[in-house]
Formats: sequence, C-alpha cells, structure tokens
Amino acid sequence: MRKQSLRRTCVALATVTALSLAATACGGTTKNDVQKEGSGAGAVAGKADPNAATKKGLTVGFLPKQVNNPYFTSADKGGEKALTELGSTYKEVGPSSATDTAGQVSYVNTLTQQQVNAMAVSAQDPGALCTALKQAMRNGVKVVTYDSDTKTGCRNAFVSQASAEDLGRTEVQLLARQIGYKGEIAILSAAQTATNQNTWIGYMKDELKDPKYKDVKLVKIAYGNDDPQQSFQQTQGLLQEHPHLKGIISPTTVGIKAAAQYLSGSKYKGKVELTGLATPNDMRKYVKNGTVDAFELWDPARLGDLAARTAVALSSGQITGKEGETFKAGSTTYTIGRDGVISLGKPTVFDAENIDRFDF
Ligand code: RAM
Repeated sequence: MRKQSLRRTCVALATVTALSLAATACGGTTKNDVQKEGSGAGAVAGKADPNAATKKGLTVGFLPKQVNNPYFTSADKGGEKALTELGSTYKEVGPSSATDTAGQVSYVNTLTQQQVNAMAVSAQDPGALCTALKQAMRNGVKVVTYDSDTKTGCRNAFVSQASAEDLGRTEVQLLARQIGYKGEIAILSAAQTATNQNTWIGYMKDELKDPKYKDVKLVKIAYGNDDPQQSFQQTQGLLQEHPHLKGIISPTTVGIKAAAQYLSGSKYKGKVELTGLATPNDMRKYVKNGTVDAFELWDPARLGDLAARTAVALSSGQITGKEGETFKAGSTTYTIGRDGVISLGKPTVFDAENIDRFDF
C-alpha cells in the first residue's frame, strides 16, 4: 500500500517536474527496485530468489521500435501468448516510425504513469530513452530491452536475439561466398541510431578486415529507416551511385524486403546478390525467383516470448539481471550473461532447400 502511494507520488512528480529533478526526489523510495545510475545491469540492489513463485496478475507493456512492422507484430504476439499463459496481462504501445525517439520516450513515461509492473522495450537509440527508463526503474518498473538494447545502466536485462558478433560476421560470410570474395558491397541499414543494426555493422566491418576479404570493398552504408519506400529508394540510389556493386547486406527485415523488391524488378536481378536478416515469409518468392540465395534470422515470436518471461521473472524476484543468475522460461533454463544479456540462441540460415519448412 505504502509503496503504491509512494510510486504514485513519484510518477505524479515526474509528470509536473523536469524528469531529472523528479528522479532525484524519488530516488531511493522504492525498496529493492532502485538501480544505481550508469553502473550497469549488475548494479541492481537486492538478491535474486530463484525459488520465488512466479507472480500472476502482472501487467507488462511492450514498446517496440515500430508498431506497424510485421517483425514486431510477430515478436510481440509471442510476448502476448507467454503472458496469457503465465496469468498476466499484455499491452502494446509504440510509434509507427522507427525514427521517432521522442515518441518512444513519451511511451515509456506513459507506461510508468500507468504503473505497469514491467516493460519490454526495443530501443531506437542507445541513450535517448535512458532518463525515462531510469525513472521507470526508480518507480519499481522492471525494464527488459529486447531486439535493440539501450546502454546497460538503463535497463535490468537485455534479451538478445542471437550473439551480435555471430550475426554481423555471418552476414559478411554469406555475402562474400555469394560474390566469390570479390567486388564492391554496400549495407542497407535501418535508422542511423539503431543500437542493434549499428552493433552488427561494427562486427561486419571487423570481419571484413580478414585478409580473405582483401578484394571485397564496402563502398557505402545507406539508411532506409525501416520504411519500405525509403529503403526501396535507397537501394535504387546505391545502384545508381555504384553501378559495379556486387552485393548488398540488409540487416533489417523491412530493408531487405524492399531491396529484394527493387532488385527483382530490375536488370540487377540475380546479378547483384542480397543477404541479411529477413523472415522466410517475406523472402520466399525472392528465393524462388532467384533474387536471393540465402539469408538469416531468429524466430521473432520466440524473442517476444523470452522477453515476456524475463519481465515476469524480474517482477517475481527470481532474477535481478546479474551475470550468472538462472531462470526457467518454458522448458529452457537461461543463464544471464555479462552486462545482463540473455541470448535466445543461434540464428537460422534460410535458403531454397529449407525455406518451405518455416512459416513466419
Ligand atoms: C527490423 C528491425 C529490427 C531488427 C530486424 C532484423 O524489423 O530493425 O530491430 O531486429 O529488422
């Protein structure tokens, strides 16, 4: 009761005062939920009790990067299903553009004001949401990032789709094989600030330093902002600017779909290779018509499922987000890694041979 009313006071304060001032005023008022600023996910006060009962009747808000993106529709549906199974409530809020960080900030504040127990956030930017997320945590809301992380001090745990390093390096390996280790390549990314895409691109550049890629040249990184039309135009622009381009990596489901659409209707079909991260349902026709050879992804619904179960485990006190803690999600036991990262597993590579076995 007391905690509830304190939470309410702090939230009310946050709405009328500058958030940073309110943060100071409310800091320390909620017992075990206080997160030390900027000191990483491991800095959560309190101890995990792996045997604590799984709480029911919780409300978990999902805040994807972008609501009308089919990838997030699948991911968040996975979250909804898991929460229903666990006896808790799911809600989803979020911007329709992948470049609306101000929108994401105000959705974080709304969820905090609504006193959700936890939120699962895919961040458009590593730093922009931090003040709002820290405020949420001070008010007792558990914060899980999924798909795209924030700085580690701004959330309790990050549910990662696969190792970022694996994803970055394997995309280069796939494309290099397709172009015979020779020629100009480009990257068609999402938003310029997206944490996930930028981390993968960092590993792609590092992979390209290996001498086996000495004849492969990265000539441009373009940004389609997870907008189908902008991504289509950016692909067109890449080919106009670099007529000798041999391949494109697009580590975004929206980007790769638009690039495949452009290539398949152009003279470049089958000549310019395309790989990256896509859903099998989006790529099926382009694999069958020879525009795309192979690409990869994880199952977004499983990512949403794990984000939801992590949120519930945090809210139940089974974990705090510290390295080495373990918890059960469905039939699998997950161990929290460095910086509060929980990894879903290995991505799957899809090609003509296996694509028809998948439906998402
Ligand atoms: C897009 C988004 C998302 C990314 C996938 C691969 O839907 O940018 O963040 O993980 O692609």
